[in-house]
Amino acid sequence: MRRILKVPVLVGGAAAVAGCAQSPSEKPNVLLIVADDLGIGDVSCYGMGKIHTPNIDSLASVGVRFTNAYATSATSTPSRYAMFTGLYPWTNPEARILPGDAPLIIPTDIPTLPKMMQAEGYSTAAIGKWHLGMGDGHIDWNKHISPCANDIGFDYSCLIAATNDRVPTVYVENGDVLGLDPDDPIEVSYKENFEGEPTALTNPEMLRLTWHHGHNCSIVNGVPRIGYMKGGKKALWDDEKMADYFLDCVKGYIDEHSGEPFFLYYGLHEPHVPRLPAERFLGSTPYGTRGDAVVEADWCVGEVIRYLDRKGLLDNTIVIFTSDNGPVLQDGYNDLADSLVADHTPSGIYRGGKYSAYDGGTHIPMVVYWKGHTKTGISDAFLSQLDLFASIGRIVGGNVPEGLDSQEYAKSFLGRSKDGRSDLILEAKSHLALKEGPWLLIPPYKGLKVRPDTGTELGNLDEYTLFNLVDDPHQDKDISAAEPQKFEKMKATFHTMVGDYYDPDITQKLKQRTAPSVDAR
Ligand SMILES: [Ca+2]
Repeated sequence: MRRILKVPVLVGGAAAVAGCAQSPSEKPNVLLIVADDLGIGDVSCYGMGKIHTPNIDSLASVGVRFTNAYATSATSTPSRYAMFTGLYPWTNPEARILPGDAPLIIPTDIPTLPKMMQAEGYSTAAIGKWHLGMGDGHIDWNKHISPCANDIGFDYSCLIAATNDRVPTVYVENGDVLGLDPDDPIEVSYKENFEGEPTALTNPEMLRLTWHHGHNCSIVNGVPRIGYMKGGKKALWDDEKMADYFLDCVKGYIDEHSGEPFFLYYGLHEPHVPRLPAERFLGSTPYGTRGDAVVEADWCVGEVIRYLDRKGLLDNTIVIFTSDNGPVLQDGYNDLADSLVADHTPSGIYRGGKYSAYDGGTHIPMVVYWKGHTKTGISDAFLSQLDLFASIGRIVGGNVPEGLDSQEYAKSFLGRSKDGRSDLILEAKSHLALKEGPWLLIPPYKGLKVRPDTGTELGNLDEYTLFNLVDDPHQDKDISAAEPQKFEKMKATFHTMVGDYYDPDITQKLKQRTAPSVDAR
């Protein structure tokens, strides 16, 4: 079995990428904004859904809006792993949805996108949603956590360890829990509750938001979470203030680093569950708190762009806006997202969403703007977030390692070329598929056709199936018989690319390998 971590090697000299020779003072800032579970149909400039996102639309109106851009994966952890390492996440068996106490899954000794930026004189920061693990697997949340984001290339980090529905529900700054009272230490477990601590099962009267599936452990701020937590009362985050909190962090970071080039990853927590936007956004859509959370995320995008402009920094900042995976409505809480969705279509015209091997799992929104450098318009270049590493490297003259899965399409990300990938392996909970031009090949996988708790069509098909996404964006028609040559060629390409990472029974095997825990959803 070829299940070893790929370890790229740095090659000497800038000639490896033929990047521009820029002194640090001339280099553009890079702002990478990544929303959480935001669908392509959630962004109004794509013209597919009903929610209004004026700030992202405004960015797209002066930048490039990509219609054929992909995350590598249909869930957060592998998607972000690929973005920061330039590696296919399915080559690392740990790059799967992580519990909140999981160890850091990016090895500290491999090249990363932020490390490359550091080497080019950039100040680097990660603010917001993380979900790539922290520590070595035995975290004492009351002490400095090592390794953390700072050990894979970020000079500064202020993060939630995993997601807003998982414990610990605290902010972690540079590896230390913020606001921790040493007399009220934090304990976290993903196996069992702490004696005497209320849970959603024992104390449902404490809940202001009830759970649908999976979220029935510790109660924090009246919201049931995944995982058990005790203590740390003064350090707990306020869900409704999370967007403002991270936005303030972003603005503070920009203030402190306005005199030097910076690479800033801003991980929005919306519209991941629990959807608890600030009160001023409640009712801003008829689609419930999920819709309101999308509006809050859009407002945050506008705020940071306006702030860069006020500071005189926007003209020299590459702004990249995207989402880590496709959307989901019912994802564990009774927040009415599914019953209120009405005529809004988060996945747009595509089938599936978060967790799905259908196109809607990974076909994400992406907008890029760099004043004077992006060619304004709409691009159907076939690009992946996986390619940001090599492409940003090209733009800033960075030392891009050999051996990455990341491919360089700097001109395409700036809207100046339609060149793009010839192929991309997509991943949905360890299930792999191949996209090649307009074609999507989904190989057979065992497992449920529809995930019963979320209602997601998972794309678990009985036979190799071929779709043409241009003619049939909703993937209703298997054309493998009509296109036998293409079909056979793509099957061969798929197996050449993934080798024995393809296992039609992988879901069952992963279940057997993983000890039962509260993170089994
Ligand atoms: Ca996500």
